[in-house]
Amino acid sequence: MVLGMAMPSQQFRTYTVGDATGWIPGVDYNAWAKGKHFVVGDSLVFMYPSGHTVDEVFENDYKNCTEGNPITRDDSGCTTIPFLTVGLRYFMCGSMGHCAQGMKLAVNVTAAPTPPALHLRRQRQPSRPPAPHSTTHLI
Ligand SMILES: [Cu+2]
Repeated sequence: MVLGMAMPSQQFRTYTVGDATGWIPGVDYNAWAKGKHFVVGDSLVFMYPSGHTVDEVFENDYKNCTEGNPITRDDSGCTTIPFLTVGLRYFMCGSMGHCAQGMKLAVNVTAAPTPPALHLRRQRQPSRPPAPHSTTHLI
């Protein structure tokens, strides 16, 4: 029974990009992402051999596969990207030519769904709910 729980725990997911294939040329990562629903609290994990990077890039650089202008870069072989805010995120490999060979991924991060129990409570009690206590994390 979950009824009556004050704060049902949110199940966050960690997605390994490309699953067992990892982050390598020749894969359609946007096909991999299709149908997945990324929310704040989820994480992406990129696994890759040496010679590749995970660059978070601006939209235009993503679209044009422009190398050398990353917002962040990692080449450790295992890069975790936690989703802390909603919005579109763009990733590509910074090694020459690899973006054009498929090493690019765009994801849309949405807000974590409100637990159903809260909806029910708000419908039954139209009085103003207490202010959320986590507003200080807004960037
Ligand atoms: Cu690469």
